[in-house]
Amino acid sequence: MSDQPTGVLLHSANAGVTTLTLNRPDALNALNAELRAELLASVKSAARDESVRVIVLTGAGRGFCAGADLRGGSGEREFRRVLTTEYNPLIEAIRACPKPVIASVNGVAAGAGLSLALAADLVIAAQEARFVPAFHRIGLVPDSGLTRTLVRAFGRHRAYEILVGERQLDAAAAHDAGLVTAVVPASELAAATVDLAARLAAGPTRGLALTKRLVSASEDATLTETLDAEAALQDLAGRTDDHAEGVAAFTEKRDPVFRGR
Ligand code: T3D
Repeated sequence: MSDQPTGVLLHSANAGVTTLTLNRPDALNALNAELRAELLASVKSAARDESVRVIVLTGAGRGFCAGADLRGGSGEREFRRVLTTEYNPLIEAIRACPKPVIASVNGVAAGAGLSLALAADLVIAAQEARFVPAFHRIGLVPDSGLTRTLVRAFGRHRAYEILVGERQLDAAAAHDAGLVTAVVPASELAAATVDLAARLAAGPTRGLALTKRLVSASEDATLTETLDAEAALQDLAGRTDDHAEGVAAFTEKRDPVFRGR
């Protein structure tokens, strides 16, 4: 296990699981330029690192992430440039990352912090966690992919209701909508996250990566495109050592030991 104990983003690594902890608790882990840059660099680096099999995103203190840091004032800001060069690449890096990305939502996720949480492949939340679009409260529109995520999960009418603050989204409602994998008491979140991450880290890493590619591709695909993509990627998965190990374990009536190759 290795740790980096200070800074706006904490890193820890254990048994194939890299945990990135947003660490600006006094601002509910709001995203300033430094944190945005570190998150993007760290997700990309973990995506490339063969020793990393799962990435966990979480927040220090009582919040997960309160979105853009608003303490810079309300002066004219370069929204489009910042979104296209910093936020959007982060969301796309999470989506493109071949490793499963888990958001462990320990408290409020607001604005782009909500978009960030829901960009993960699996979201596990504390019962007390709140999912707050927040953009409307300061006269902004949703960004960092939130519109797409909510419209797909809820349909346009309910998504709009949530985005304009007419419907609250607590952890239970997010779970009912299929956005959240599991809701646990806050005291159990860390252990539940470790268990989930450990199960995935012991999985057939390349098969999981190819499955993530298929799921992403099929969001916008026709049935024929999905069938073609499944056949092509099955060809890749079928040539991995983990597939051979899975079949051997089945035949020998034992648990498989996947090595991520
Ligand atoms: O330019 C760009 O970056 C473009 C991109 C935009 C994307 C966006 O994310 S826009 C949306 C930005 N986020 C928000 O509007 C959320 C603002 N925060 C809140 O609405 C509330 O804080 C929460 C609903 C998240 C939580 O409420 P609550 O009552 O639990 O906590 P609080 O008391 O409001 O906040 C606690 C502290 O965190 C407080 O500091 P203090 O007074 O104790 O020193 C508060 O100022 C600070 N804080 C909360 N959110 C932010 C923040 N500081 C900076 N930036 C924040 N976003």
